[in-house]
Amino acid sequence: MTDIINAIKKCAIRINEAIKYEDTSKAESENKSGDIQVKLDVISDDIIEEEFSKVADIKEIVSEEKEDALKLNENGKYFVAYDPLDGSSLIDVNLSVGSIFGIYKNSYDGANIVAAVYVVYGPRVEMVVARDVVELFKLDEKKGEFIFQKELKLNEKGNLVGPGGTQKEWYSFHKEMIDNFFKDGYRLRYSGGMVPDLHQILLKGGGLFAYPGANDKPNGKLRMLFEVFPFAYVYKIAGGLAIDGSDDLLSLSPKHLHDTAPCFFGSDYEIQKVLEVYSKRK
Ligand code: FDP
Repeated sequence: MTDIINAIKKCAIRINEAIKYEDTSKAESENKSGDIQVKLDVISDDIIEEEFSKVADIKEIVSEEKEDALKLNENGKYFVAYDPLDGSSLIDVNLSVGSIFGIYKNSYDGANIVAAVYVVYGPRVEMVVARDVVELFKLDEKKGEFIFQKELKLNEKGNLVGPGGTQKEWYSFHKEMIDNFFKDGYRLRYSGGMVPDLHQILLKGGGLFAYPGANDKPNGKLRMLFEVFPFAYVYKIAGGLAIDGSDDLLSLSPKHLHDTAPCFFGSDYEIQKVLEVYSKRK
């Protein structure tokens, strides 16, 4: 596991350089989920594949940018799923983006995730590692080293809401639920980048991030292996909850590598509210 985390640190340093100096325009391709790729998606994907290919402990990798998994070492213990550059549609407006990694044993089921790591490329580069606890590291760019900052824990209740999806497509009970959070004094925090949006809620102690099922996308948009399970793991280890509206997200098993799921991440109070609302609508 240490070798995998060290490889992720190397990837993060290289991807951060690429974001600063490489071409930020669109590539002429789409990924498996039909998203238009920017050239940096492809560059970041290549960097990660190259660094992970050197780690003996990794049996298989699967990238959000590629259709199929890639076998690496027959005797490796871990399966790693990753989104090389999440929120890449924000690159051209210079907002924060991130990389997300889920580390699994035996299969890519939610129940088999054993660690999750994400990196935020913002004014600073930060990395969050969730294993037995959730730890925050900051990149010292001069030394090329990640320095431990603190352990992260969610409060019982927060005051931020990040409501994803297209409002006109939301189910009416979902819209009412989000409106009620705002009536209760919650503040809107949504940039359109899953990594910075969930990072903000985590660092500010709590709240709710939701990417629900809706009329246009009954299974939501965010991908289980690369986005939903890693953040569910981070939030649960930090003392929060992560559900699909009724069930623990980590109880789900994808049928296909690129399957999506509706998802809600937050502190205890907000997720209990989601459960209350969604249980009446089933
Ligand atoms: P993006 O399409 O820019 O890659 O992974 C998908 C994602 O970004 C998440 O980072 C983000 O939370 C979500 O999509 C935003 O989707 P909406 O624009 O539909 O809110």
